[in-house]
Amino acid sequence: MLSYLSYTVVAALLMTCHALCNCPGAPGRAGLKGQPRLPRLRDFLDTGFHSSLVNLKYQLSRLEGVLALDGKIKVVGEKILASNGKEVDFESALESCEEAGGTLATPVNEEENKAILGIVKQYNRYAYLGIKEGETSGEFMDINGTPLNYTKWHQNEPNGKGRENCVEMYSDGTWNDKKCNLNRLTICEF
Ligand SMILES: [Ca+2]
Repeated sequence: MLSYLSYTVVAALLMTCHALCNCPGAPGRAGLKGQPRLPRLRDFLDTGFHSSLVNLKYQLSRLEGVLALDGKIKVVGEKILASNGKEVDFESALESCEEAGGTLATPVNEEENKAILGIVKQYNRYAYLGIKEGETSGEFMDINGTPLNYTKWHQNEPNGKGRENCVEMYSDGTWNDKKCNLNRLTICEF
């Protein structure tokens, strides 16, 4: 009796699974001719996953709004900019950003430069950018060693001739090559 009951339960489960899964020949796959298509198990999962993603996106967008309103972050394109308000040397600033999962803010266009400038003005402090001088004097690149496509040098900068290997942003948004061991505002991008 017990074994018959077990068999019935297993058979019912298999039939249900067969109807919902993506098995070839299952009614749920293409639907029987002339009959409405039955939902598949994958559809249920996809719908649940999709609605979770939509909900997550909504929650993140609300959090971004709250943080931006409070002046904690600036959203520019795909980037989020933030500062911890600390003034430290270049290596320490970079380390703080990387520990938080980002890197030092590195503007790649005018819009990003303006967004970083907004934080420089907010704290009224010059900030190190994620830019360093390469092996060749006067050639600056980002943290990954990629040459710059966008620059915003202050007049007559860079003028360090190999002695100023880091780059700071002035409070007008222009750049100056500068020694790396000074205390400058930490601004990270994520
Ligand atoms: Ca300089």
